[in-house]
Amino acid sequence: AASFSTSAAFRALADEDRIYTNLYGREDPFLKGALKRGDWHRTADLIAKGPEWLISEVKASGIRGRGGAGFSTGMKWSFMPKNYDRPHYLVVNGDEGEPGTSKDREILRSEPHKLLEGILLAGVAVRAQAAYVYIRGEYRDYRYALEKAIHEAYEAGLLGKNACGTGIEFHVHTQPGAGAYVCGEETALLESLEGKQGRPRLKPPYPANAGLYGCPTTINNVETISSIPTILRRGPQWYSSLGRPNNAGTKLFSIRQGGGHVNRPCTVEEEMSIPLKELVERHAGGVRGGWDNLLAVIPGGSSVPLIPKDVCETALMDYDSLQEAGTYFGTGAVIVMDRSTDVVEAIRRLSWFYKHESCGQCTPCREGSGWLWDILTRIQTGEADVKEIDMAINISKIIEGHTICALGDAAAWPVQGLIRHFRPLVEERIRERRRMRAMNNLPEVD
Ligand code: L3W
Ligand code: SF4
Repeated sequence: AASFSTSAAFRALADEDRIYTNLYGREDPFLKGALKRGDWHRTADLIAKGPEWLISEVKASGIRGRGGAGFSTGMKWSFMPKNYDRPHYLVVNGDEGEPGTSKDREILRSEPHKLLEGILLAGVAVRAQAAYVYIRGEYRDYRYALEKAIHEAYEAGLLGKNACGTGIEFHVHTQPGAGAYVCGEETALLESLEGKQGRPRLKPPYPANAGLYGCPTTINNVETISSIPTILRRGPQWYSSLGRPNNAGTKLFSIRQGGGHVNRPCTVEEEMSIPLKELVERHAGGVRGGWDNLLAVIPGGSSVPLIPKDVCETALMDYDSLQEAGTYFGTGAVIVMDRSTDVVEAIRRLSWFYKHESCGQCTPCREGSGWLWDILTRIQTGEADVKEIDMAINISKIIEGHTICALGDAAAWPVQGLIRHFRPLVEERIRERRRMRAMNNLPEVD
């Protein structure tokens, strides 16, 4: 695979390498259109090759979980027990609550049969008898689209008692969420599916050993599962030839707000490792006011540290490059902030989100996320002292890595990114707002 170090070396994803040919819903999303696009083509032949073959092909493709953590999908499947002493389940995570992220919904509404075929193949690979698709509550219309596709698949004998004529009985159910961001965390999602309050469980045990109703469960993101049929049909070598080693394949990138600071917000499929600048300029019409008007980008949904313009110049959109840049690939959702952005206010609002969504069971997350929000608010109202910047860093370090789920890290990282890259601006903001407060005769605060 190519190693791209500059935009010039990067070629755009060729149409014949696109998995999601109906991403924009220009064609019929349902069965007639899906069959024309090649979905459900000889699925029975793939199933006949058996779970071990399915798992080894997916492992060889190099696909990593598209929900945010980037864990090897084939490896995850291989953790499932090989015997049948308890029911096995497949759970598909369509909770898509990560701010800036809007990719799974495009699949649900425009390519629902890719997801369903992927579910059947993944279900056979992990020896599951049923799958649950958990979809965020606000995605009602997208859930209806999937439910219509499920109905069609049952009618056509693709799912159900004799799925695709293989003699395998396989069922698919949907479950709407009810608005909690933390239910996108896999074990909170399981709790919610079981009808309980959505609170993350301690891991281990991992869901592969004790998941839904205590039974072996594989949980994958909508995009991960929907990519599986094409990978199996075209072969792992095709998939791994796209992107870079360890960062294989194609990816749906959402290039959206931060206030709409690109000219054409969109969700697009591109090759992994596309330079960030190329992605924004080629597909989103560039930064509002031109590239030089860029302030910073949060490259992986809101839960990762931002990177300033100079880092954006060379960053590639993949796991390794963004980690080298001091951030994470996350969901591949790019939040572009131009120079009109009050970056302190932007991160303050994000910190409110994490404080609000914390489930409250770990002290560092419950208390720390509130303190971070409090400090950022004090900065904006002229009540903070410059020494509170170090206090915020210390609090973020106490949260990071010390909580049950990744929501704690997600509360800590955006604040760390702000201070790492914009410390002089934050210091100046504190001084300026204190002066304003004094001018308005508001009381001094210690
Ligand atoms: C068995 C082991 N299984 C790991 C499994 C584990 C899970 C997967 C990844 O966080 C990230 C987070 C957010 N035996 C295993 C094992 N597994 N070791 O592998 O696990 P993990 O713990 O690395 O991550 P996670 O808890 O799944 C998810 C980031 O995503 N994020 C947010 C995403 C939001 C959305 C959305 O709205 N759609 O996806 C954005 O960056 O920060 O790092 O399945 O069980 N030894
Ligand atoms: Fe709940 Fe936060 Fe702990 Fe996650 S880190 S389990 S959201 S308190």
